[in-house]
Amino acid sequence: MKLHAVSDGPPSLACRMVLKALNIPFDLVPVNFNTGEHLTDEYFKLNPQKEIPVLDDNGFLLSESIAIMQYLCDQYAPENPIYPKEPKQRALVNHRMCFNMAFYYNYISQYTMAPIFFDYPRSDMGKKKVELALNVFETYLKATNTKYATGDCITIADIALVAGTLPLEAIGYKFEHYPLVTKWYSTFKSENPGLWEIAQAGVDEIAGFEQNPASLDLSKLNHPFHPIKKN
Ligand SMILES: N[C@@H](CCC(=O)N[C@@H](CS)C(=O)NCC(=O)O)C(=O)O
Repeated sequence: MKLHAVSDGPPSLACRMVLKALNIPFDLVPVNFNTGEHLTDEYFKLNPQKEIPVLDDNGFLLSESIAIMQYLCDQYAPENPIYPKEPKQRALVNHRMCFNMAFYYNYISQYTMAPIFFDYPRSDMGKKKVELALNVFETYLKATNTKYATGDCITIADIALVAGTLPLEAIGYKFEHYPLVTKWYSTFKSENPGLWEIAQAGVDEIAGFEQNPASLDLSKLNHPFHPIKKN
């Protein structure tokens, strides 16, 4: 099995954490985002969306990190509570993963990642959206009143949400005023050091780019729609 992944991409990091949590051996195939490797005709054959990650399970190609994480659990660990089977529990896990991708990480990445890699400035409106995302997640944690996002055990929703949250840490964005999100994030770190190790490498790399965006070589990145940063 191969995972085509970008070393600092939260969706890639989430899939890697799930592979590790399930002890699935795989080959990590690094994709160089900064030189536009994902924009090549070769990569198009793996994923016409030209997005990273892509799982290649012996010729079975799958993109979209949520689908990848769900597939890994269903195929290789169907009894593992990391992706519960009971319909309502599973629905909550699925909900939080969709929430992360469509809302929470969507707003966080627009504010944190896009200005690092592309020419999108950080704006007050972007910050308001991050605060809204955090506020909604805080509300969900208050509603469930659980240690993890959907219960007292870790699930793939926590992994997705931790990957979605980590860019905030990388750019030094404080979110202590959301005590339940803060507690959940530190619980994940302390109780899952083997998974957090993967996430920490992503934090460090994003933090490096935040400090030193000039080190990027975007000149070759002929992106179809993102405004390219002129460093
Ligand atoms: N919904 C996709 C999103 C993946 C994604 O956005 N990946 C980023 C890298 S972190 C990417 O490939 N972006 C392509 C681009 O912006 O051109 C997933 O969950 O896998």
